[in-house]
Amino acid sequence: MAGKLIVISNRIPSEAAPAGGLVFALHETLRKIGGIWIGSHPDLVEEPTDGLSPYGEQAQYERLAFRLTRADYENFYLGFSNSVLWPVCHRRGDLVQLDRGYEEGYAAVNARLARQVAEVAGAEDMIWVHDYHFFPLASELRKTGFTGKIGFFLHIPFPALGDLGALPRAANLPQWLADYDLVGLQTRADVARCLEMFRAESKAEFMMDGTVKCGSRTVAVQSFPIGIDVDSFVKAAQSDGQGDKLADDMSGDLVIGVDRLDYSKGLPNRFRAFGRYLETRDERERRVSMVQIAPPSREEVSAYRELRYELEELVGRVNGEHGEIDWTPLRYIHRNLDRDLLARLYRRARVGVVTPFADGMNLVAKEYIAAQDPEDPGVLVLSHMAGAAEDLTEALLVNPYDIEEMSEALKTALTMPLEERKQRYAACMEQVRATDVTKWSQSYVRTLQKCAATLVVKPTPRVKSEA
Ligand code: ADQ
Repeated sequence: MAGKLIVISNRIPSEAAPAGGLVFALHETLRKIGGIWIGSHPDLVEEPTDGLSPYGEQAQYERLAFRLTRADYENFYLGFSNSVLWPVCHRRGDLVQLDRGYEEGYAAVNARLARQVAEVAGAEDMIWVHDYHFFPLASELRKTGFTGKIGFFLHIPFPALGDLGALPRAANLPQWLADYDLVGLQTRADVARCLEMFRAESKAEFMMDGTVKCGSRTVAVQSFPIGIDVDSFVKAAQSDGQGDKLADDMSGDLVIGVDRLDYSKGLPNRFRAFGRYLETRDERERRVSMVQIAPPSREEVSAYRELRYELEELVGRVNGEHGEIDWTPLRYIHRNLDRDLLARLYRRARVGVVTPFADGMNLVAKEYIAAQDPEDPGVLVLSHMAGAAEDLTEALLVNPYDIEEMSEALKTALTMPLEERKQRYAACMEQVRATDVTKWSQSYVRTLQKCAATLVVKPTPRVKSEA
C-alpha cells in the first residue's frame, strides 16, 4: 500500500492489544500494515477543540482522538446518531425523535472531524470509516479537497426505502454514500436495500461493473459479513477459570442470551417465549433455567429506560408464575462479563437464544457456536431477521415476533438428538470460520485498495492549516 491506512470509528480502545471482535480485527490490521486509528475521546469537553491528540498506546500504529463537547454528545451521539439513525436502520420509525439541534450537531461534528482528519491524511492514504455516526464524513472530506480512497462500513442494517422517509430532508444518504469509493454492508439483503435506495434516486446510474454512478461520483456497494476471532474464542471457551458459579447455581439445563440492552434485540418477546415454554413444559422433565446477560446501554435515551422497566416487570412475572423456593427460572444480569467467562458460559448452555427484530450481523450468535464442544454441542435459536441468519442457516431459525414459534423452538432445541446437534453445529461452525474477523478486515482493505480512482470532478485544492 502506497500510503497509510486511517481507520475512523466512534469508539477507540486505549490499550495495546484489545481482546476479541471488531476492535481486535482493526487492531490487528493496523498492527500489520501500520497507520492511524482515530476515535472520540471518552471524556467530554466544554468547548470544541481543534486538532486530534494522541490517545492511549502508540506502539505499532498511531491512535488519535477527537474531542466531543457535552452538546455534541447530546446532539450528535445521543440525538441524531442514536435517536434518529439507529431507529431508522432498525425499522423503528416510531421511536425517531427529530430535532433541528440534532441535525446541526451531527453535521457540525462530521464537518469538524473531516477538517481534523484532512490535517493528518495525505493524498496516497486510504481512509476506512466505520458506522452510522459518520455517514457524511466522506462528503465533508471531499470538501476539504481529499482525493484519496475512502471506504465506509455500516455495522447495522441498511434501512429499507420506506423507512428512509423518516429521515429529515437534510439527510441526503444517497449523496453521502456516493462520496465514498466503497460502501461495505453486512449482508446481501443490506446490499439489495442500498441499491434499492439508489434506484429510487433520479441521479443514480447503474454501471456495467456493478458500481453506482451518482452525480459526479462512482461507488461500489458490497457485503462483507463480519465475524469473530474464532480461534481465540474457541480457546477461551475451553479455558479453566473462576466464575462458573453462575452456571452451577442454575437448576437443570441452561439457556443463555447475551445482548446489549437495546430494543432492537427483541428481549421482551424472548422472555415471553421462555415464559410460554415453562407454561407448556412437562413438569416431570428436567428443569430449564435461562440467564440473560444484558448490560445497559444509552440509558439517557428514554426508549432504553422504558425497555429496562418493561424487562424488569416481565422477569418478575415469569419468576413469580413459574419459580420454586429452590429455582429461579429466569436470571437477568445487568453487567459486562469477562470474555473468557462469557465463552465458558456459552459452552455450558444447552441453548443460545439470539432473537433480535433487526441486527446488522450479531456476533453473539457466532460466539455461541464457536464456544461449543463439537462432541456435545448446544443449539442456536436464531432470529431470521439477524444478519447472521443469512449464513447460519442450520441454526433453528425463528420469527422474533412469534412467541409460540420461539417457545416451540426452545423445546426442539432442548430435546434435539446428539447427531442432529452435531450436524447443525458443524454446518454453522464452517460459516463462522469462513467469516473470521481477520479475513473480514483483510478482504475489505484489499477491495478498497482495488477500487478504481473514481473522482470525476476536479477537486478544490486542499487547504492545509498550520499544525
Ligand atoms: P452490537 O449491537 O453491540 O454490535 P453484537 O454483534 O452482538 O451486537 O456484539 C456485541 C458484543 O458485545 C459481542 O461480542 C458480545 O460478546 C459482547 N457483549 C454483549 N454483552 C456482553 C456482556 N454482558 N459482557 C461482555 N460482553 C458482552 C453492532 C451491530 C451488530 C454487529 C456488530 C459488529 O449492532 O449487528 O454484529 O456491531 O459489526
